Amino acid sequence: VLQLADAGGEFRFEEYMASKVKLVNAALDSAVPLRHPVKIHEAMRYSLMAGGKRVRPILCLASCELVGGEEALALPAACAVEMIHTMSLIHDDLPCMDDDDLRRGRPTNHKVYGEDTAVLAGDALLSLAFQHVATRTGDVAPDRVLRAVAELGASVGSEGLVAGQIVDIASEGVDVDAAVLEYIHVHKTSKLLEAAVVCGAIVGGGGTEEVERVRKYARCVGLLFQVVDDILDVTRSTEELGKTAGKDLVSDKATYPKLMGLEKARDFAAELVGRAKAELACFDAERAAPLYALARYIALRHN
Ligand code: GRG
Repeated sequence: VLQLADAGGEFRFEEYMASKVKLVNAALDSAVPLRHPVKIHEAMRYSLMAGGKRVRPILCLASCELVGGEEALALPAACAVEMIHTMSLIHDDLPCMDDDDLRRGRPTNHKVYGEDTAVLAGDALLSLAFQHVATRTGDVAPDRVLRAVAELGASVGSEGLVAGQIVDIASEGVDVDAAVLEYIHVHKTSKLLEAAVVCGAIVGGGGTEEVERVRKYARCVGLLFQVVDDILDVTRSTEELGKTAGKDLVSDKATYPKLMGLEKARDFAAELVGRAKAELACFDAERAAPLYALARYIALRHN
């Protein structure tokens, strides 16, 4: 329970998350029915319904409600963001990328369906994401839907996720500096989180200033997400190995703990929560509570 000093109330975060996860899962389930050709829809559903944390869609819904919109307005955009996220994971796991066998505790998509189908499942989820926002967003002015589609497109392509991935691939085995590390994370992680939050505010009816304010919040949260991921990589492998240094302090991969040390990385994460919170200060405290709590959740998460 998060105490809401300014609002004189409290916010029940776990209940909030559980109800939003349920809503998002049901919407995703009906957005991708098991229809002909069965194999591709099965492969799409295998990864989409595999039980991710649903942080991005929930950020999208919370941002819509922050600016006074009904959550239903943002549900198609929220689903689209999770479809894009899932497709990026499917492609990231492929043998030509990270070559991973496990994702979300289960065999990766290509391990189950083969590489050819996994590539197509990713492609199909990506195009469905845009189709879904364009055709299912109800009661929102067309120019707002168009702006949301443009935000999503920018977050995915060669100035978004793809840019982060290509620079990440090029940095393998190379000593990268803080600027390159930040570039990779901003593009691989923050851009889609930013699109989720910004799209929520756009379809929720937010004004220009509100949209730009939540964009700044999202940038802090995106970076925070990655710093925490890096810290978890170190602490998890430290626990597993019973050693004083985790694998990412000694591997080739550039991480924040490797670059600045574990303690400074933790301080940086705390600073980012503070910055994210400050961006929400101009909004009604009760409406801002979910986004504030989500920033804290991302900072304190264990997986
Ligand atoms: C987008 C066209 C297109 C291609 C993909 C492979 C690739 C280009 C980009 C890689 C993107 C990637 C895998 C980024 C990592 C993002 C990240 C932090 C994933 C973990 O997110 P969580 O913790 O996972 O939210 P869950 O499982 O909870 O959803």
